[in-house]
Amino acid sequence: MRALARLSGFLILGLALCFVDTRALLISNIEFDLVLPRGATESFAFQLINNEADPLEIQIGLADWDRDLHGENRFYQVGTLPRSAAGWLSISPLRFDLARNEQKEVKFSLRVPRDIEGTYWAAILVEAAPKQAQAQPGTTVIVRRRFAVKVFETPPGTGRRDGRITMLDVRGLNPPNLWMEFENRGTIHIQKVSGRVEIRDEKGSTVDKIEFDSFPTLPGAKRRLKVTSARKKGDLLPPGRYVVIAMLDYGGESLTGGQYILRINPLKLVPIGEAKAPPQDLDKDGLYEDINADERLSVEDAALLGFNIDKPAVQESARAFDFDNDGDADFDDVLTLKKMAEEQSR
Ligand SMILES: [Ca+2]
Ligand SMILES: [Ca+2]
Ligand SMILES: [Ca+2]
Repeated sequence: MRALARLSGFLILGLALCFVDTRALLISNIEFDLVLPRGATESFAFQLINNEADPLEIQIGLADWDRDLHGENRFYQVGTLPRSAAGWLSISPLRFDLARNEQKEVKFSLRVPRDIEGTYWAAILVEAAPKQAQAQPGTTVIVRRRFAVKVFETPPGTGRRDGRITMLDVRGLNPPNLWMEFENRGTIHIQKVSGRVEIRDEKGSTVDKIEFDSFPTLPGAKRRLKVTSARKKGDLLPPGRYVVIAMLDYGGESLTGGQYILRINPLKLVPIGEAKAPPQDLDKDGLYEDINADERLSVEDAALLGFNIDKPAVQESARAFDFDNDGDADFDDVLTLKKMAEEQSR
């Protein structure tokens, strides 16, 4: 009986997923990376297809946009950003209905001024709401969804490509992870910043290569990303001195690099608080969860760590107690250890 219930639950979930998947407003092109000469005017178009069950009301607008430090889009009123291209765009139509399975074209033209250098950009906003058949009595909640079609314009032969790594900071060690920050110091949108991070030992041998996905960066913008080694938890770098080297290719004449000197000291574990023996690593993963050394993990270990979190016995061996792997031993690690103990006792 139980197996049957589980199976039907799975089937319902499967159907629900399919249903969501097939209902969509499709946009033929969500990015225009244009290279029109200065002074040019040209027209472009994209298609909207209503693949949803109900008719939609479509409104087209314009906005400025950029990305925050972590790469998320942010939208602003037209003319907010110094490199806004919104004022050069004219769009038609601005408002229309889209019946089920209907396709319509949105045209826009871009008029490029004669005196610009580098990339200017804007977003064409497509807002979709269910078409209201007639006014309903009482309050009606309309779910309005917004999509952005990004438009970039870079006149050929103009602008500067320049980029720097502005921060490289190793945090946790198990597995190694670090924060890296890249700044686009040029005037051209960099669509793809790619590269890798290497950890080298004192002899210069590479002991770890960390890969990460490439990312775009707008002129003048910074992008921060967390990069984590593929090493398994517990596969520790032995104590010693290392250099962490980051190299990024932003399409310039040379790469930009950054480095961080990493020193891993041997652990000198001593009893914590009233414990009779130094903390123990019960599962040999490099983290010492048995704080009170009674050969088992329990919430008392988290409590004892919490009472002693600022003491030298903990802070001088912080990496042994960095349960959340962010490069320190603090109250978040106490909470992480408490959760580990609770999960294990279930
Ligand atoms: Ca452990
Ligand atoms: Ca214990
Ligand atoms: Ca921590």
